[in-house]
Amino acid sequence: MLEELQIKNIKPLNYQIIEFESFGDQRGDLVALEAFKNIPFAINRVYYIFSTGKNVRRGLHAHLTLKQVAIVVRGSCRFLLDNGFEKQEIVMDSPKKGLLIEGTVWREMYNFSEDCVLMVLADQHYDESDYIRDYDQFLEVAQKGHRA
Ligand code: T46
Repeated sequence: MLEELQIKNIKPLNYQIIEFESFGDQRGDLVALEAFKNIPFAINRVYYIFSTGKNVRRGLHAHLTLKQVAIVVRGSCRFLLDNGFEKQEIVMDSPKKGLLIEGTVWREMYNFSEDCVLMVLADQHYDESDYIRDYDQFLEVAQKGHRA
């Protein structure tokens, strides 16, 4: 698959799972998130999503430049990531894991458990002009410059 992508000069799907060290003892667990240590950028914004219904689909957009790490601090949900060439489904169900998404990647979040709290760290302040909310426009941007 990778070979095939290289032949066509297509960038692989740009995401990474970061495993956080957990400082657990008899009192419980603690995970610390630090810029340029276990989070690979300066954190300029934190937001969290909760009380999301089971059949709800969120996201449905890509970003032009934003870098984010998504952490399900409670419960579980699924991410669909799509770079315009390949798609990947990722189950997020641990507060000890972060999903780093950067580059122009279409994302959708769904299958939220009732108790799901999805926290996201971002490298930039909120800026609607960084969003691509139209899938055809996303395909145009993502596939431009990556053809053989
Ligand atoms: C992403 C996924 C994982 C703000 O005013 N400030 C903010 O920082 C954010 C993130 C949102 N908003 C407003 C904009 C909308 O009126 O909150 C409302 C809901 O935002 P949106 O529909 O973009 O939420 P999601 O869950 O579809 O997407 C969010 C992030 O926007 C996005 O960057 O990657 O979570």
